[in-house]
Amino acid sequence: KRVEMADGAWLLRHHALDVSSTLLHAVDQISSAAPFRHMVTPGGFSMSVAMTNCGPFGWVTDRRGYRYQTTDPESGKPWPAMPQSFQSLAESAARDAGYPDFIPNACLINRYEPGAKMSLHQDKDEKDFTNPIVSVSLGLPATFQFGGMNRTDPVRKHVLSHGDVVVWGGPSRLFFHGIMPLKDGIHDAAGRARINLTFRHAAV
Ligand code: MD5
Ligand code: FE
Repeated sequence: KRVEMADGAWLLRHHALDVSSTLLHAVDQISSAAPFRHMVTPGGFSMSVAMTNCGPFGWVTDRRGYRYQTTDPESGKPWPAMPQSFQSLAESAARDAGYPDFIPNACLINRYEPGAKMSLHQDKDEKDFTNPIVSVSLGLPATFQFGGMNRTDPVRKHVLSHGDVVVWGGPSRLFFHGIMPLKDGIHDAAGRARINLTFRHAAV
């Protein structure tokens, strides 16, 4: 079933459940080539979420700013290829939410350990906001917060669980959002962590 969480944001509950172990296995392979790391924001803070990427473009941050790049700054090598299982899942979720033409060329992989959080922000580093963002939650549940176009708009909360997929299109593509500090726990398949796959079309 599809639930509209916000204007243009579709929650596809359990959409990734049957491929979740394939996805987690692929995350292990990707992170053995491009390890999870705590990137530094332009303001000089180390992020509590550990990140890596796969696909043609990867999102990075350092003292110079936020950007997409084709190579891993730690190794200088291209990011690991996007597995077919990732691509198929992202495209099928986008199709179910009304975006039959979505082709991701960037996958940011976020790893939250207990206490890790992501403060309220907008995703504005892409060139074309007509493309949706597809987000896949794996492992421990997290409380997602989303507001509106303005930082001060009221915030709503939603728990995202293992296998849930959200397609953020339309007006919600640019809504402020964040993740509350992860509660401690142990997940059968992912251990003491939440993994989020964020699929984007980064460059035109
Ligand atoms: C996460 N990651 O759960 C989220 C999933 C990020 C990030 O926010 O930037 O890495 S993507 C959630 C998202 C994307 C675009 C719009 C909205 C939410 N929204 O309108 O709420 O680790
Ligand atoms: Fe975001």
